Order: sequence, then C-alpha cells, then structure tokens
Amino acid sequence: MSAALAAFADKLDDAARNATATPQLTETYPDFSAAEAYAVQLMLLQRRWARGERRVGYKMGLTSRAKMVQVGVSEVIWGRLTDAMRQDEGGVLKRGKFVHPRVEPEIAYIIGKPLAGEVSAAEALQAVEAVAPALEIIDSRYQNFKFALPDVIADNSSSSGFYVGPWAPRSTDVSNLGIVMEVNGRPVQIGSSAAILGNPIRSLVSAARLVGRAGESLMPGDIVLAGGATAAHALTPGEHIQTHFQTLGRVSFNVEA
Ligand code: OOG
Ligand code: MG
Repeated sequence: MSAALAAFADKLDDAARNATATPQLTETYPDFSAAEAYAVQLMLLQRRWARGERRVGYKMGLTSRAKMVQVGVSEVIWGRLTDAMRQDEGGVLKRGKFVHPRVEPEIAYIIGKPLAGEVSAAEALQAVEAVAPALEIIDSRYQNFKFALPDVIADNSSSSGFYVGPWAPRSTDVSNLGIVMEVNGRPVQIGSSAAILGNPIRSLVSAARLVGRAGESLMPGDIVLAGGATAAHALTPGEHIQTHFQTLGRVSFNVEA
C-alpha cells in the first residue's frame, strides 16, 4: 500500500512541476481514505523538502461556506506551506507555471509561541505574534479543478502560492473586516473575514487541533493562512489583482502569461 501511496505523491509532484493536470486519484482508487491522503501529502512535501524547500507554516482550507460551495467539499482541511510558495507582494505571477490558478482573500497569522492540540480561541490568540491581510494562490493539480475530499488533501489542499501584506499587532480585531477583491479595478468578490468560521481565530484553533493530531505543532515564525473568505477567482494574464482589507490594508499582484 505504501508503494501505491508513494506513486500518488510522485504523480502529484510531477503534475505540479510540469503544470499539467492529472486525473483524480479516487477515480482509480475509490476507497482512498482521508488518513491515507494526509500520508500522501506528507510524502509530497518530503519530495519538496529534499529539493531544498523549507517549511514555513500551514494553510487551512474550506473554512468558509463560499469555498465549500465552490468546490463541493464541506470539511475543513489543511496543507503545508514552503518558502518557494511565497510570492512578492506587488510583483508578477507567471500564469504558465500553474495548471489553472485561482486567487482568494485570506487572513494570515504569524505564530509567536508553540501551539498544538485542543486550545481555546483565547489561547490561540495568545500564541499569535501578528496578523496580516493575505492572498492565496490555489491550483488544483486535478483535471477541471475537480476533486473529492481525499484527492484535495493529497494534493496539499491545492496550495501553490501566497502573498502576505503588512503585519498588524495581535490585538487588531480581525473578526469582521470588510474585504473587496478587485480585478483591473472592478470588484469581483466582496465579503468579510467573519465568513471564516465566524471568526478567523477559529481557523487557528482548528489548525492547532488538526496539525497536533498529525504529531506536529504550530511553531514560532510559522505562517498560518486561515482559509478563503470568499469564492476564488480564476486568473488570466493581464489581470491586476488588488484586494482591500478593512483596517489591515491592501495586497496586490499582476498576472502575466
Ligand atoms: C481547496 C483548498 C481550499 C481555502 O482557502 O478554502 C482553500 C480548493 O479550493 O482547491 O485553500
Ligand atoms: Mg485558501
């Protein structure tokens, strides 16, 4: 079995590196479990770490209704971030390096004290060093951006890039901030950070629990993306993406072929 799971990790790794879609794993293996899928995700990341990428934190996924509805999966999932996924705020994103990238507005936390297991929202907040507006680039490695729960987990929860805007103090209230995502000056998504589990801090509580269950901890310096607050927007060359976050500021980038 573990050889089969390793082959899945290779398939997903190749799909990401060649920017070519691959069939869903559940098509050939309908009994693929979420636990096996997290094992594949870890093997996939081990391949990236072996190439010199460094772990920089975690991403939470499907923490808002808009996101669950868009992809047809309604369970909170998580993935791992590496330094190679970080993009320069205000810079250029090369569309050609991805299969079918989308962007979504998120809230990012940076961790100040180790956090894992069952924690309260107050305890989670105590472990936060700072908070920032963020954008995530998701890029499912599956054909037509279609997947079942184990597929997306194995694919590192579609994680492929992220932008972080200016850091604000932990004390900043991010429970219900207005968010407007614009493409070439035209609003395409409007929402609130409250769409993230009612308050993005709850996503950090879930991260501590789920990452802890996998035997890992949120560590000082780790970035945690709380999950998309709105549905994601599919990217096309020529687009200027600018997202305004009430209180926190703006995050932007340009898409090129
Ligand atoms: C799955 C990843 C979900 C989020 O923020 O909800 C996610 C996907 O939509 O492809 O990153
Ligand atoms: Mg996301």
